[in-house]
Amino acid sequence: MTKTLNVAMIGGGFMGKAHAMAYASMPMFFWPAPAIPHRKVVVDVTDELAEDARQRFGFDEASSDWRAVVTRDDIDVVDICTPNNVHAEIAIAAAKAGKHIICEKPLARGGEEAREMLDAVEKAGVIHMVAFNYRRTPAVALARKYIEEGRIGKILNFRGTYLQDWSADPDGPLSWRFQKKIAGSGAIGDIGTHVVDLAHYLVGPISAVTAMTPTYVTTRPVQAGGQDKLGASEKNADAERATVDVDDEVVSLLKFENGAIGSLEATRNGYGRNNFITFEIHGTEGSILFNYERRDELRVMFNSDPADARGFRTVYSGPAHPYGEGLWPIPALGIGYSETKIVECYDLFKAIATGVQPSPNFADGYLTELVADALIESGETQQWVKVKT
Ligand code: NAI
Ligand code: SOE
Repeated sequence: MTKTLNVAMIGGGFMGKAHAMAYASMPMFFWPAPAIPHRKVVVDVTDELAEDARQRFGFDEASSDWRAVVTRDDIDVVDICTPNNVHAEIAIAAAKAGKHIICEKPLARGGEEAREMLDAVEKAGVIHMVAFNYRRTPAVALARKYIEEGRIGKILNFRGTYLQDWSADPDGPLSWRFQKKIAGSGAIGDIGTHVVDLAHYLVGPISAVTAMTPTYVTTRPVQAGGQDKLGASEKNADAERATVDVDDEVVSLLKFENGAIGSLEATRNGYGRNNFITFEIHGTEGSILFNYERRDELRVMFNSDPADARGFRTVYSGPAHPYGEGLWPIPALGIGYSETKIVECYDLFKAIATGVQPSPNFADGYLTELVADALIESGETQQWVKVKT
């Protein structure tokens, strides 16, 4: 009989919603499931918020004390969906208690904190995953398959972007994402790390960077705690303003260990852009192009294509492609954000069932943090910075 594993989810905001949906849906897609997630306890900062999340997300219990929850004998998996400042503390306590862990991205507020988390999970011998879900978009996994099969030859160049506009309005509140002590950095850690994860997944480790990291909106109206509602936040232009101490944008050149070169751009102030995650990869035998806003599609051009049919063409992800066995039976039926989280959940529970670490795990999350550190340092010094692995 398929085993059931009890999940304690810490944080009932945006990611709480996405993860709770994935726990409920994963066995409906991937059946027989490697193990069945049971939504046991949800934790938030107050009893009221936790109880609200319990009712909404279908957990058995609610709590406002994550320390008591992560050591409980009846908890198998700890899921960290809080802002970045408490990822390390919760993960280290959960590892010490022998729990398997999934932690939202970015793993930490920098390399030093991420290293402590990695040491803790390795010492405890638990399964660990960092929730960079975009690499689990089937079309992205298909790009990786083509690259592994040598279909575009040796990679020469990677161009990655993550462009949004929810923070372009200067009267948007000073949520936790604009505070260094909570977030660690701005666009770099929040969305630039997604691009770094994709670059690592598709090309290989980044070895050096040079970056510009401006802050355009230097003060914002103070928000009295609470969830970050992103663009949907209530605006209060008359509220007292305080300093934004993180970057709004990063524009960077990259060198990879394998000799490839590339670029990365991330901003949350790019009017008209929503979740514009793109990459274009050029190889010696072809090119691959992806745009998350059209995430059923992978655009490819192979040098071996006949002379009279050259140019980018579209492959629609479906049953013949990665994760196709569990998702929808017809290509282009529609992959959404939820599907990326369902696949992530499947890979986590498969890892727990088999004892084989998933990817990206805390070691991958740590490497990504080292790149983020290098981007921040380069933004300050305006020099090329080697990634300190
Ligand atoms: P949010 O602001 O919507 O929700 C965070 C929740 O955590 C709130 O309910 C808050 O009260 C709770 N919380 C804060 N401190 C806590 C503590 N000490 N104990 C228990 N609960 C606590 O934030 P959101 O957007 O859900 O982000 C959470 C994490 O997920 C962040 O690390 C963020 O970077 C990541 N994220 C990842 C995404 C992805 O696509 N993989 C998308 C959005 C966020
Ligand atoms: C805001 O920029 C945000 O919610 C990020 O925190 C997530 O990581 C991204 O997936 C969606 O946008």
